[in-house]
Amino acid sequence: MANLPEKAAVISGTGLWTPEHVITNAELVAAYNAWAERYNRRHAGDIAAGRLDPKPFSSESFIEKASGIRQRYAYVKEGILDVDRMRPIIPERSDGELSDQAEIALHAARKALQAAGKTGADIDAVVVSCAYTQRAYPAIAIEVQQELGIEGFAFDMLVACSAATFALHRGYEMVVAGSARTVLMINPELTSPQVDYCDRDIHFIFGDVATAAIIERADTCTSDHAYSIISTGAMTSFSSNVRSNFGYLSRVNDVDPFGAGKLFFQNGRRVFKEVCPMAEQHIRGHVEREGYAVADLKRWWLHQANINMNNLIGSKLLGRTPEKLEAPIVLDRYANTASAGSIIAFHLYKQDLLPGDLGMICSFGAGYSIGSLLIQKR
Ligand code: CO8
Repeated sequence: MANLPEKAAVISGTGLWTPEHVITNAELVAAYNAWAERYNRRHAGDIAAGRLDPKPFSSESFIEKASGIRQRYAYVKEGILDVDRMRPIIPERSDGELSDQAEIALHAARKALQAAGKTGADIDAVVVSCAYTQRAYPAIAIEVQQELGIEGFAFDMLVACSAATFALHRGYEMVVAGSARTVLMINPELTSPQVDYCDRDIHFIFGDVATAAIIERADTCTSDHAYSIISTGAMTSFSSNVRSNFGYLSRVNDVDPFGAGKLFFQNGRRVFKEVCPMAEQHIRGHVEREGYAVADLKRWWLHQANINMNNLIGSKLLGRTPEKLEAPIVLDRYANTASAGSIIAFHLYKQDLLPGDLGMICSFGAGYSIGSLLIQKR
């Protein structure tokens, strides 16, 4: 990909909104196991006759060892641990009320604006980018734009795990092309509504969060913690190994929109095996294309899907296991937050870098999609 003028655009502020409700592995496993036990009891006859498979039990030790996740945050906890429901209770809001995603997007957006020393009056483009939006239109981004009194334009985009990095790319390109001077990019990752809490292989993976970032021209930046964007990198390769089939065609397909296969599902093993080498190659290619060596980078803000994945990619890149601060992990607290993971890591672990230090934000996952930004502390 051709480079745009070097260091013309910066990330000048980030924001993180963390829901107040925590669900620990112990709580989640207890609820799932109680649900599975009841299912097996109720279907004992069919299970004994071989017509149904029993539901297997989940375990805290498996979850932590296989994924690195210890807990996750939930926008709404009520309902998730209730064996009669196994999904959050999020009442529908009227058209006159703020949508759920705009609400959490605003929490993160206001923090990013403050960090960058900007107000709504400074912003001329808003991009809301995440794994799902709660409606097709009007865009959540336009709702956020209105709430913040922003002039200009706003739009939503969906790129699953790479929604945040791909949106940062768009912000960078807009700033460099001159179609916007300052861009607000937000990732309201409300994952819990699409998690099947009755699936032992899936129930522990995701958490809710919202992240935001400001991308602006270098010459308008007043932030003490700004990062020049040196270049961006992106690749996609179609795979059904991570998939969500929930969609607006269900009505005419004459299928249950909430039926089998309509929630998040994946072949986690295959994703792990296929995505790790792709991510390693992509990252190495991006860094070397810019004339740097992997060892020149001080920090790796990687996608947060699985700790073993990050350790493997980190070791392949560096020839050793990355130090804790070199490739920070936030999975233990936040779980997989779809596109927001690398932005949470960036938000929490960037303050100590010195001017000139290089780092990379990189996402990888569903699509498959990989997005990266090579950045440098100003
Ligand atoms: N408790 C106990 N045992 C379990 C559990 C559990 N909860 N879950 C699975 N097991 C069992 C399995 O059934 C299997 O048993 P057996 O050996 O008898 O078959 C055994 O444990 C080992 O299972 P796996 O081989 O599947 O275990 P892994 O070590 O591979 O770990 C992971 C499973 C954690 C899923 C791992 O494969 C992984 O993380 N892979 C990468 C996944 C990934 O990156 N996915 C991309 C995610 S997509 C994304 O980030 C954004 C998408 C959009 C957001 C969607 C929001 C809803």
